[in-house]
Amino acid sequence: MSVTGEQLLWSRAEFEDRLRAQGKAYHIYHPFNVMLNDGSASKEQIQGWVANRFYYQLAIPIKDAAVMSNCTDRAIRREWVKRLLDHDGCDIPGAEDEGGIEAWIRLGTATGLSREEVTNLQHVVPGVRFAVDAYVEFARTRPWQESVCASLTELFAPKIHKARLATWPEHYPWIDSEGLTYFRNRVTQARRDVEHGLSITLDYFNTVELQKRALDILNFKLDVLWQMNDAMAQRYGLPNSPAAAQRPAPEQAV
Ligand code: AHQ
Repeated sequence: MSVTGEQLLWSRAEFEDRLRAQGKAYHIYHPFNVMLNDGSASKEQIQGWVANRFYYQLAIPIKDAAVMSNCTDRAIRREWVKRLLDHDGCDIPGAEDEGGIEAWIRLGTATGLSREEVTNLQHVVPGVRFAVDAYVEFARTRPWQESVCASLTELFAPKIHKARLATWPEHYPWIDSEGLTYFRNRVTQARRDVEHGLSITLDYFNTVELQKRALDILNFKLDVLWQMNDAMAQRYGLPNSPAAAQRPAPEQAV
């Protein structure tokens, strides 16, 4: 939005639109993810993806604990702690939940991996480890509001979880349906996360410079997800695309 050449602050709605426009660079479009959902992945590629993504799943509650440790606002922490419990699970009477990390291990065993080879991280490739560690380090060292913004790649996550639920049973009938529980749970959890995270982001990033920073933060997190797929494609291959995939350039801030 500009008037007489002078760039003004984006309206709240336009800022949200610009964040959502970054979705064109989301890893749902990475050839490795396309391969997983179009049915052309081998059992080894599926197992490799599950085993490598486990490192990311393990990191999420660590990342969320880092966000909370940087956040002095009790009301925000009361909401943010739900993300941590979603993954670590809890045994609060009446709210017992094994958690997403256990559900992901069961996804692994449903693909034929042993619990041991998922949890001992033996399959995790350097590029995945490096990208995930960069995300955790970001959350530990940046203002908590920036980590909230980084989590907004989940704006696009319900679509990717629903795509798996819609395609994997048909393409990979050998994966027990119970193994897909994680994706079923994330559709609603991601929506709740995004509602909270988007509201904080639209409020906090309230100058032109901060709004540009928000787009750069989201682009960093899109890189994290894209790099994980690049590293898995390098290790497990792609059906017919030997060159490393080039991530689509997201909307430029200006
Ligand atoms: O399962 C995922 C998850 O719990 C989270 C938390 C959130 C964050 O805090 O960064 N991002 C995220 C994502 C999950 N699943 C990914 C997938 O493709 O299955 C997507 C990922 C994201 O969009 O950031």
